[in-house]
Amino acid sequence: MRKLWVLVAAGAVGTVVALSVPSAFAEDYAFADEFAGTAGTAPDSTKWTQETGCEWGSGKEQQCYTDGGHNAELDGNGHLLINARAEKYNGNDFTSARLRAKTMTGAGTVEVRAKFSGYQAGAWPAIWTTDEKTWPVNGEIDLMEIGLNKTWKPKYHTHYGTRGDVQSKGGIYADDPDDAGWTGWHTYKAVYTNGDNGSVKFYIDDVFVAEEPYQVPDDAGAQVILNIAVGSAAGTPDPKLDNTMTVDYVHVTQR
Ligand SMILES: [Ca+2]
Repeated sequence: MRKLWVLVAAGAVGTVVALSVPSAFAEDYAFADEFAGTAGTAPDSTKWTQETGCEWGSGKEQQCYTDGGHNAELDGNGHLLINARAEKYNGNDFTSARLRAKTMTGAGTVEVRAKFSGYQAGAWPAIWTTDEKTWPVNGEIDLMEIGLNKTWKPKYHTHYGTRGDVQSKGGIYADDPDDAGWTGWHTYKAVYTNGDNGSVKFYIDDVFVAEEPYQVPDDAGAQVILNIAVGSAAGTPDPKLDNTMTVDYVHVTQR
């Protein structure tokens, strides 16, 4: 409230001020996290479920997901850190974290600002949305996944359809000569509609990339997921794997 009062006062005296504020106030978001908090603490448990366990991707993935800040913590500077690392845990050789938003949202906009520590064989960071209980009927939007097929090129996808007939559309974000290693900050955004004519418009750093079909029920819901998987489609992991996804914010708006 104090900030608002200052803005009003500045306006009253006719002062032109350059405002450094988010593009919308927090209450406009259907779901959001700025990842403010004390260094070393776990992500906000009122917003995120930290999914755990060692059997993911039909057992082909090689990580155990942990909770409680073991592999996902705040850095104290407004960021979430998800770290996948080589570490013996319940019979597996790697640990990591997988955060699923507790809020189910409908069609709208999802924007995530994030960066990555760089390529390591077997690391598969992803920023995506889905409704896991109904997959793929209610769809999946991959705003960014990197490390697939042993390449460090970020990709975007939509998936929908049925388990017997999964539709997959998407592509690879254009090479960035200024950030060949894809280790810098980028915003990944999906603007989407549901329904028979539904589609997803993908943007990186607010630059339009592509529009892909997204044919899901009108009332299909989705939850944001942030994770780093290890192995499987990302290939044989580096035995010294230590890979980090840093997230500045997650902003979700609903139509
Ligand atoms: Ca932040």
